[in-house]
Amino acid sequence: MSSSAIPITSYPRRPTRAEEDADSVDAVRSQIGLRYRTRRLNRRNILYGLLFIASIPVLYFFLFWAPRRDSSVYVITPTVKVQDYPTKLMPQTEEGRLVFIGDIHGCNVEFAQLLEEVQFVPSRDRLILVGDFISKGPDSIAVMEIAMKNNAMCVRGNHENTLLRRYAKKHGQKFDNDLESGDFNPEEEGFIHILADEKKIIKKATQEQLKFIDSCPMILRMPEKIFGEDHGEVSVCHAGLMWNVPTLEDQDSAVLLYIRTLLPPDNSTASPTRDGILWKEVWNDYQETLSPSERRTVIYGHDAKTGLAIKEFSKGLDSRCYKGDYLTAMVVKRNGFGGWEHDLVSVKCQIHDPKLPGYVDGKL
Ligand SMILES: [Mn+2]
Repeated sequence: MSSSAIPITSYPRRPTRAEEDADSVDAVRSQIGLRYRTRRLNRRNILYGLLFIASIPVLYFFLFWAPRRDSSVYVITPTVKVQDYPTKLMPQTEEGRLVFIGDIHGCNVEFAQLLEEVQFVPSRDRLILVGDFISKGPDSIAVMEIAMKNNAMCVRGNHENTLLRRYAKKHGQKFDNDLESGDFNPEEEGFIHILADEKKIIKKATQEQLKFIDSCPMILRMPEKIFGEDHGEVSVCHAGLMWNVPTLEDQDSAVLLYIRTLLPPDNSTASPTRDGILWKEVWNDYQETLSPSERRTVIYGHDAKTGLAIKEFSKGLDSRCYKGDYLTAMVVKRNGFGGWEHDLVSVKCQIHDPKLPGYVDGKL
């Protein structure tokens, strides 16, 4: 009974609000299907729009920021073995002077003091750094700032070369002066620079400072015989020259940057250690055997252990500033009689080597 009563009492149920909505949506969908699809497309367009907006910073990165970052990488140029010092930059009167300074090693305060001591005037005098002006000491960046402000020229020291090699490696660039070609390879033989800080200097150096380091040739050849006719042509290089290699172009890069002593018994090869006779001893003896026109005089640095070493045909300017001795300038000027005169000017240094008692300052 009750089952038959259901159809009688069950009137068509009023659709729920949700069913009504669904119906109307269906109705709309069927009636204006095209419009509905258009709306869906619009939504997708909005999504694309949002994606586009989101991609702007990404596009900006690849188009502008990344390339700009890339162009901030200095590109190292080929190493210059021998550069002729320009004749027009030689002092023309007794006023102008050539000021050679060796192995500053980041000792910026002493460097500034020394320039003051010699009363250096950039418009009148010429500053020539004999390599290793960076590394080890308190502020190599400041040293470069002073050097560049005074239009310094330079020759490359082992620390400048190490910096350039590290920089090239870091940025995937070629480096043509890695010293692997010669028989004498001191960088492999235990001349490890525990206190060197080329890595930190690379991080701090500006493009102009990197360019300055990169501009240093291995040898600077002076256009005039500034130590007199009988002393021959004058070359500036960081460590020294091999007496038995007649042309500057044939001098080995590793020798130019690292030489200190020669291997017995014939002293014809550079020693990878400090054993053997000092290269300058053999060099000076050999120059005596040559005619004055064949002779050569070298201005160099690098050998702090020997210290200031002024000989007839070799002028060693490394006077151990980093270790607290002196920073020395060789000042060369015309004497008014067609010749030249030379002065040594030094300033006292503080002890910058943390291994030594009396060490004064922190690192860069
Ligand atoms: Mn050196």
